[in-house]
Amino acid sequence: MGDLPGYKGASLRFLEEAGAAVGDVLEVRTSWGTVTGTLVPRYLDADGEHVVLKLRSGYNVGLSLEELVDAKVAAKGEKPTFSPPPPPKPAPGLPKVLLIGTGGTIASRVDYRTGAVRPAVTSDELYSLVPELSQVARVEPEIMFDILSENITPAHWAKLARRVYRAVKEGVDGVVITHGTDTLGYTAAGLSFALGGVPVPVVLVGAQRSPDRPSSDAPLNLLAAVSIAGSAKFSGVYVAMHLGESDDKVALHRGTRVRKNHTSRRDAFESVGVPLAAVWGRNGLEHVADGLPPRGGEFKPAPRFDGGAALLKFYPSMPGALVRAARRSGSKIIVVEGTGLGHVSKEVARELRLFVRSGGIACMTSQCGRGRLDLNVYDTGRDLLRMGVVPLEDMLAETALAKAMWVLGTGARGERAKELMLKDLAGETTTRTFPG
Ligand code: DAS
Repeated sequence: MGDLPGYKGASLRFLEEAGAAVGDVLEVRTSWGTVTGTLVPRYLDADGEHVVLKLRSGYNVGLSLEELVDAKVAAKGEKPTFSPPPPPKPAPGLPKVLLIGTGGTIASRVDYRTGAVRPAVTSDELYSLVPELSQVARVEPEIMFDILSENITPAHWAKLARRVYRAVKEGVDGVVITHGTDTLGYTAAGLSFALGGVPVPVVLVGAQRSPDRPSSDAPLNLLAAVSIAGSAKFSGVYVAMHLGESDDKVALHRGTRVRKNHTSRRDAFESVGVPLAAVWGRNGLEHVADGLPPRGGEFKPAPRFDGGAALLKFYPSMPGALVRAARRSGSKIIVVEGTGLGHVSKEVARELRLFVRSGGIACMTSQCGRGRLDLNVYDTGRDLLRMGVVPLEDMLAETALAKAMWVLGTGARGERAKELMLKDLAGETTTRTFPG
């Protein structure tokens, strides 16, 4: 990338004439005065018309070539590099937590090549970026994948479940999985089924802002996740993300009842239809819900998934052909996100009937996001019940999809598969609607 990464064309020639390199302090004369600052790199597809300096205030300023007269190097600088401080020595006698990295924003940084956020931070770096971790647990970092979570599949869920199983056998006190936020809810649901009865806390954690930005939520989320995984008295699969926009509390969500409900806010994640599992503050757990499973207990791992399930969100004028397409693509279970109490059009209902008749399993959820189904209120629902559609109460659609892939992974088919889809295994359906 040379000494002027990201610069090209006229801006590259301007800087080469000044003998400048990224990291140097430049005095740049412009048509309106002189600017002094440190030359910073540009991202790969930046234009060739600007020079960017970081001012003493910390702000970056982009200077257009039209206003530039000339530049001179006021002081040679260090090329900017990121070398994490050595991981801190953990205090003795602390619980042991396996910290698994899978990628996502929490393990990324802004990439000056593209200006985008890309996976870049190793688990070691994460650990050293948040030295407080050494006060709450002996952390064993391990990168399993390094991908943005939109690319995570049930095959990754199975690998994670098997690794957690081994870690439990190795005697860890808890497991933290750093993961992209976009599909965090799906993975948390999948692992909730694959790690039935897991005797320790397994806490998935992400970040809406990369760790190299001052407003990052990564450090607090990570500290909460490791602290809970190491010391909480309960077990099970959870998601830890900011509670509210301030930087002082983290919410713990049950793995089968959590959804990302905002594209960018740090408190994007919400527990749906159930109370929070717990709230963590800088002095540790502040509130824990009743009824969470205690540590210990009978661990029945079943870390297999079968991708032969589809999730179809019904929409007005949806062609029945999409149901046929799901069937042709090998779906043995179709989860429908229906409208209201669980409805679809007559055309889609006809195709679901053919799918069920051919041996497929059609399950219904609601795209309302909250509340529960009732297929007995309207004719549409009664017709769907008559044709054998399985109503999944108040189960989240994405949880239902993960559960369908896990049910198929157990080898269950037909009535046994329907039975498992209906049975509450990991808190995925509630017996009464919580006003939240
Ligand atoms: N692309 C997003 C993901 O990996 C980034 C993030 O929010 O973590 O889920």
